Amino acid sequence: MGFFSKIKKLWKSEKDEYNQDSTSLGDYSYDDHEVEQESSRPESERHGDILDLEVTEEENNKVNQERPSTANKGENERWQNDLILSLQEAEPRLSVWLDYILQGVEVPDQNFWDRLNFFFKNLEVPDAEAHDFISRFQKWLEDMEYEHVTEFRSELQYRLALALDLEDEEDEKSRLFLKLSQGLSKTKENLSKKIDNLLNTNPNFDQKFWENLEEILIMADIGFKTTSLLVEKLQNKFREKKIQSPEEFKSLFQEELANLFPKPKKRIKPILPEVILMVGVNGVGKTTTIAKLAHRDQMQGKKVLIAAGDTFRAAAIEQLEIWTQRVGCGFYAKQSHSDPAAVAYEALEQAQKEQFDTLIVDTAGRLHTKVDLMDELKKIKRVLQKKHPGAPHRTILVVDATTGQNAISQTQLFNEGISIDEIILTKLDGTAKGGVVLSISYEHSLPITYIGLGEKMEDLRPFNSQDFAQALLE
Ligand SMILES: Nc1nc2c(ncn2[C@@H]2O[C@H](COP(=O)(O)OP(=O)(O)O)[C@@H](O)[C@H]2O)c(=O)[nH]1
Ligand SMILES: [Mg+2]
Repeated sequence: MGFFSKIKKLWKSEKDEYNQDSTSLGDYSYDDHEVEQESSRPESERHGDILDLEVTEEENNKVNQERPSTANKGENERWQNDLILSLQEAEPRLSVWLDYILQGVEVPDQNFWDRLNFFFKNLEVPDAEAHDFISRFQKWLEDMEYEHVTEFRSELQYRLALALDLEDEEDEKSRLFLKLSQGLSKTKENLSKKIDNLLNTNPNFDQKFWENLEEILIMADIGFKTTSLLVEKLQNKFREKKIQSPEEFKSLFQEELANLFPKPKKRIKPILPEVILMVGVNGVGKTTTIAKLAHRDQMQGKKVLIAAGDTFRAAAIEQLEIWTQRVGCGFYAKQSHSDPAAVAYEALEQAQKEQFDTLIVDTAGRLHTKVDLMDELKKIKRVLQKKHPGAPHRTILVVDATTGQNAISQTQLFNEGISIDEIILTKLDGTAKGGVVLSISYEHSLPITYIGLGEKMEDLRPFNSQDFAQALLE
């Protein structure tokens, strides 16, 4: 959907329509023209409109008269009126709105789908998109065998945030920050607790303090080289800024930690389809991450095709297929032991022909030798490039944070072999040594674009160095 960043002002448009013409809140016929008109109004007129909207009894009656007639019309009208009033009075925040949408809903029954549908109608979501969202979510609930709101609420909110383009809203940001903070809890335990302890026991910032700090950082897998540089920078800034208190030190530390990450490069919008080549050794979470990435793209209205380039094992193809069915995206595969370059080439052909926005190519993580593996990946790159200049637009290395220093040697191997554009670091939730993020990114000058904080779809989070440093040290 994507274009619903205008979400906050939509209730207001209903109010205007009351005043200007006979269109009502419950009227199911919207057209794009009205949306256009509304969006052309200045921001100042639109902001904060939801709170001051009052619906008079007369207007409510009008709403009721204009609703489509159903068997239990009266009952429908009641909940629809209640819901719309609650939403209008609520803070313009997704989590608060979701509370109202889910009020009285325990299981995904007809009432739940009606309420979700009604919410979409009132946001002027085109029917086809609302239908697509709902049928995908329905299928996902069936696949996952989720039966209770508590099991799927979080995923629903994640999907809505992506679909309505609300990920950058404050409300979502704080929810996601909490997730990050929880995901990093083991590393926090290991790193920030020890630093707090050091600041308590050694508040004079003497030689011993810096030596101990270095030790703590190395133990958190920040790596010797990165640790030395970080400590040196800290010492310089420490003198420069005449730091005296533990609080000042912690905020300096947070700032310097964030600054060590290379800035993400600006990417030129590719000619579609954008081709992503996923590489990494077995078991790091490549397949799961592909599914999570595809899910994000699909929710944002893109059409995604996944190619089963790990032809080494039949089970890998099957596992990927199951994921693509869950995500509801396209899937291209040949039988096991086919040439992965041929799979990639043919999948790209299909993606071009059928106008996919994104093609993600899975690859094998293990061959007989490292040379075999790199040769195979190089060949895949060559054929993609030949068919679609610029492809693969992104070669992403997936690494498992729990493998610590091993993750660093894998980064080196792949980067030397086939040149990596970005890193996705998985399983940060399962390690106390999350500091490895910093050394991988710094020592290879590669941006981390996403991190994995768990096995669920929403556990793949875009990486932001400031948030990471803050979550780690707060
Ligand atoms: N806790 C946790 N588990 C993950 C994460 N990402 C992947 N996994 C799990 O890691 C295992 C291996 O993943 P898979 O995608 O099959 O790895 P592949 O061999 O690289 O394709 C699976 O059980 C995933 O659920 C993550 O961020 N956190
Ligand atoms: Mg795999």
